[in-house]
Amino acid sequence: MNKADTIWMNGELVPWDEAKVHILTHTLHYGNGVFEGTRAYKTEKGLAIFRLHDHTKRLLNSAKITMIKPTYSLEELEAAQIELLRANDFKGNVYIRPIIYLGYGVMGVYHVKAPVETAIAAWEWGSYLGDEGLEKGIRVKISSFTRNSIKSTMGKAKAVANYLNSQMAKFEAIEAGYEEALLLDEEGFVAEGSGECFFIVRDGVIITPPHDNSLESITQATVIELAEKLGYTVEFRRITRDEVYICDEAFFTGTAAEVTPVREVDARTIGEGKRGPVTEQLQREYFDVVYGRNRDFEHYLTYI
Ligand code: PPE
Repeated sequence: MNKADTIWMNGELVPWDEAKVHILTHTLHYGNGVFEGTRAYKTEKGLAIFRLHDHTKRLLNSAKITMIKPTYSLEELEAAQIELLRANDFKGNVYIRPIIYLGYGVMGVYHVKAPVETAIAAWEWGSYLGDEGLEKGIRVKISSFTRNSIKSTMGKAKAVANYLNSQMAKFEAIEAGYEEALLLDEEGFVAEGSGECFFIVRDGVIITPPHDNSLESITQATVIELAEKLGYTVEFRRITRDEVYICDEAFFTGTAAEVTPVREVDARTIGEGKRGPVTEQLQREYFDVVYGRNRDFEHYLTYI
């Protein structure tokens, strides 16, 4: 991976190679930690973090859900991310990974006495599903893994433990020769990708599943806002796998994945088998927003 100079750990900027944890770090054993993924883009006016406030708010909400008591406030965490980007000399677009986790000192499942640690790393990260994927679309497999049950894990939290399921689904998809997994919920309706939300387009209408079984995605919300501004009808409703097979266009959204077209699902060609026109328009609009080229969305950018 692309190393940076420093990582923010509990208020200190630590050299990248020295940002380490003890082997008995509680989160490493029992999986209670929460994190974010936020991107900063090189705009004409310099590096700008996209929706810093919303991501940081979600980080604290995740901590609230999983009973971790944060030791930094929203304002302090936002300032720390800005400080980190200022301290490192990034040449390209950056991915920011704040994590609040339980450190060393207590073992056993009961976690409340474990020390709460906070770290923020940032590095230059390119397209998540490939540059070719962004342009031509990717091949997707519906996973044999069900999206984490809302009766046991807590999917509104961007919690470390939730990603074991994503990891297994992603591995299975790649192993089968696909690029990404699409997970269904326990009732068989589309939930989300291993690290993205999902949309289809049918007869010009944009459809995405409600948030029952997915993260409250910030990219999804941005794309919906853009689509509605462009005059599209956006429906929040359940989608079945057979409806995916016959849709005109499909795409994934996520901070890392941005807006990635889907050209095939389970060997069924989607639309023309390439990035569709609605997807292309939304992708272009999304990049205009994150790169600061759309004045109406400047309030989502924090310039460094
Ligand atoms: N669902 C899941 C399960 C998920 O992990 C993400 C983000 C989303 C939906 C989209 O959320 P948002 O980024 O707010 O639009 N996945 C992150 C993890 C990527 C990784 O591999 O790490 C991300 O996109 O940063």
